[in-house]
Amino acid sequence: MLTDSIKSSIESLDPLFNKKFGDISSGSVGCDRILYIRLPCNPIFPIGVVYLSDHIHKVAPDVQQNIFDLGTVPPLDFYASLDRAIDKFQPNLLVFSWRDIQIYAPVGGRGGNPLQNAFEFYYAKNPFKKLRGAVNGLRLFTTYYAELWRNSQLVRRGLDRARRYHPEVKAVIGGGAVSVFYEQLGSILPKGTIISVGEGESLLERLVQGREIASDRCYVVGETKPRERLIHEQPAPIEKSACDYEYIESIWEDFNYYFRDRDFYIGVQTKRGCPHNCCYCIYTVIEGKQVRINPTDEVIKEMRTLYDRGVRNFWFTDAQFIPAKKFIDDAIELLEKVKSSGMNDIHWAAYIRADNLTPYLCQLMVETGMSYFEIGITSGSQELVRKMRMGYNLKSVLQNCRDLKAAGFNELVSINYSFNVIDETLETVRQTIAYHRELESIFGADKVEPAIFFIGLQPHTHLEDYAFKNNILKKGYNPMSMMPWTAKKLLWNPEPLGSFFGEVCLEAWKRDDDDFGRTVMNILEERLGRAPLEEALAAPMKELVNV
Ligand code: B12
Ligand code: SF4
Repeated sequence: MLTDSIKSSIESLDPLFNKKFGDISSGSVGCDRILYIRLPCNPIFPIGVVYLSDHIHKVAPDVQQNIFDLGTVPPLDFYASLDRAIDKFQPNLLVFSWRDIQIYAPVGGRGGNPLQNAFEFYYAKNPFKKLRGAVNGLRLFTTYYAELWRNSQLVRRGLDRARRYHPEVKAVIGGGAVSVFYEQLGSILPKGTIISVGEGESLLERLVQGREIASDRCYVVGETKPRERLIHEQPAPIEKSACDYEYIESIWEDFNYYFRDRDFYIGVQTKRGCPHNCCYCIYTVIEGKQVRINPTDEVIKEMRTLYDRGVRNFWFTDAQFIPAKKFIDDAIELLEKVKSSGMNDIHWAAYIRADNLTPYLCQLMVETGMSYFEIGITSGSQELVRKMRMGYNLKSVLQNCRDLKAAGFNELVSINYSFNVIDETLETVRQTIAYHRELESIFGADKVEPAIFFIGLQPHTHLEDYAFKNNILKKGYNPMSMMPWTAKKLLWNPEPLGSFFGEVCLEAWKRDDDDFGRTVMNILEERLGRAPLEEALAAPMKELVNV
């Protein structure tokens, strides 16, 4: 009901909009005044627009640019501050960057704890709890659709305002959220908006140079349709050099926002791409399977410029910091240079595959200030890890964790588990418990935090294919839908074990919602016991044949 009315009001605006302003995508004159608008987001450093504007400055230094980050603006001021930014800069290209849409996570999100609300609604037996889940879920639901509506309105409003100065102004939109949901977003964005998938450097370059864009990873709302398998097309090979922060500072009025508070982790990208095939993951398609390493001297130079501005916390924003064994040497080279650079009071974090470590790399990681370690194994059962096509060897992960501990790592380790992805059984849960307890014995139970996720199903993944083949989802479903019956399938927790996990999680929130992950593990062990560790580490041969 609500989505329909939002959609129809958006659609009802469309003809009006297009009649008044005409087609915005035609014309081959290049754009030379670019305003980057990062759409509202929790305050995460907007590394995407920073890199894009840096790139354009390097290839087209005459182009005037400005950055406006709605992540730093209070919600009541979104529209007025956007108007002011446009009046002041008078752009002829609006670059909208949209970071995230999906908020299923076991943490307090923008609309409360989404996982808890959903599970209370779907699985609670107590009618009061179910009602609470429904009420909170409704709040989340409205927040979600209101955010989609608001962002589409911000694009319209921006275009409308900018046309006062440049009737031919274009809007282009990209970013993580757009890359995942590019097919669906076409229905809520104004006609003529260019929707971009993946990295935006080459598309923006074409736009400023007035070249054709049809061959890039994009399509134009109302004019062209996304090509079949657009998301699987390879990104343009671009060699990244150190971001020129002096320039960025000159085009971004609120540059200091993320530097004032020393808690922020500032993004630095060291490579793009991931060669793996994990069944639920779309990074590998967005960034492509080919790993492109940024020259280490350039990475160090970029870190140094940030360091000189007071930054001490860095997040290496790669899909994977060490994507495979053959990239271990690149990681070593980078960390050796960090070590010899004199930046010896920094902290850094990244997504790291814990199977790709060596004792020397572990030592470097500790020496250079790795402050947080996340192990994304998903399951402690080797059999399941293979079925999910993750390519992890759980035995090596344990050995590498021992090496990391021996190298002096004494910080928090977060272990990501997503139960019930494919073919989970009570036996594989028992194996996961055994594996988790072994990690606790390596790092110390107080240092190991199990993060219990349920996979949010994403389009263009193997898991989506699996859902089609097993009649869980039908082709043509809407992956952005939050309607309870669709959301239940997208928040992946299928039966026969779905209700069991639902009930265990509810019990964990009741017992201790401040220590949810550990409590889930304890309840599972109380109910199911623990398998011998060797069983967790072995994958039966018949499974290997099937995979
Ligand atoms: C690193 C990372 C994190 C780190 C960020 C650390 C930091 N301080 O920066 C951490 C762990 C904190 C994190 C958290 C979350 N993340 Co995250 N994260 C990523 C990851 C791996 C890389 C993002 C990144 O910075 N890349 C490097 C920069 C340079 O790339 P970029 O910003 O995407 O910009 C490029 C392109 O997108 C494009 N582009 C960007 N804007 C525009 C605009 C135009 C017009 C054009 C043409 C192009 C363009 O060009 C840029 C340069 O090439 C991506 C997955 C991925 N591989 O992209 C997920 C991703 C962005 N995260 C995602 C999500 C959902 C989250 C969370 C909300 C998860 C959760 N449920 O809690 C949280 C919370 C974030 C928040 N807002 O509060 C989703 C967002 C999409 C979605 N599903 O909704 C992604 C895409 C993962 C996924 N596949 O689902 N994340
Ligand atoms: S290793 Fe990480 S980034 Fe690569 S495909 Fe698997 S989950 Fe995705």
